[in-house]
Amino acid sequence: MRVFDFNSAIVRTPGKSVVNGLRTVSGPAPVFETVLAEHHSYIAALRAAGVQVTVLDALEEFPDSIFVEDPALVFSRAALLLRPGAPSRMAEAQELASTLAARFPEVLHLGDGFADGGDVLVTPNRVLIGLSARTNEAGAADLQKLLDSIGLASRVVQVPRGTLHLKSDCSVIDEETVLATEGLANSGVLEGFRILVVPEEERSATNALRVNDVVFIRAGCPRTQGMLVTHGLKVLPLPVSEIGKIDAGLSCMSLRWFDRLTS
Ligand code: CIR
Repeated sequence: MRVFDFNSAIVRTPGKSVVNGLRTVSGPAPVFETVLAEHHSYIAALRAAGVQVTVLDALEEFPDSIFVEDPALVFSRAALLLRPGAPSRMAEAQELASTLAARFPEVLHLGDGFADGGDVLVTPNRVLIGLSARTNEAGAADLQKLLDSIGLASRVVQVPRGTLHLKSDCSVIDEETVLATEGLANSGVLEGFRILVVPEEERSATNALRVNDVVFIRAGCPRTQGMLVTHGLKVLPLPVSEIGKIDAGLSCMSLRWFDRLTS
């Protein structure tokens, strides 16, 4: 099975508080109704790609809880509850606990430090864990132990300064290839992969999401879209301009896995 073969996903409906989500740059807040519409398109795209989607209720007390990828990691054999590095997001992991317990044979818990799922890139031969403002060395080291316990090799890498998460700057698009910003491509972190470099003016397209045979990318990024099509991939542009205002992209809105009991 490939690392982007999924038949199951969990998403969380945005609450009205999503307009107060964390962001690193000032500017207009996202419009709630448009965030909701973007979320609906995303769910429809997952379903059209063959994924069974569980939609959790909104949590108004956690503005960023729509980004379920950060407080947890999921694999066919186990789920891992993380310790998000932003204080306002820490308790989001607990909010996912019962949902994960009902769906996975085993739920492991990060015990030390901080780690966000956005800093975790699952590649065919190892998991890359990015050190960032959200993921620290203690969290990365504990995460490596948990991954090792379920048979997954990992490597800790440095996220470029000023980048929120490792996956803000890269995504796996096939078994040998990653899409990456020029900065990350030149850093050596992605050694061993074929790298498609995203043009600087479209850098927000770097957080793409391969789901089965289609790659979701941010709408309005024609050069990146063309590059992926030329590479032989089926591409689906999705609107994310409002969630982009709170530093988010496509991978962060779902937890995805291949449930062997579902197929
Ligand atoms: C945050 O700063 O935590 C949210 N506003 C955005 C999280 C995006 N997560 C991700 O890319 N994995």
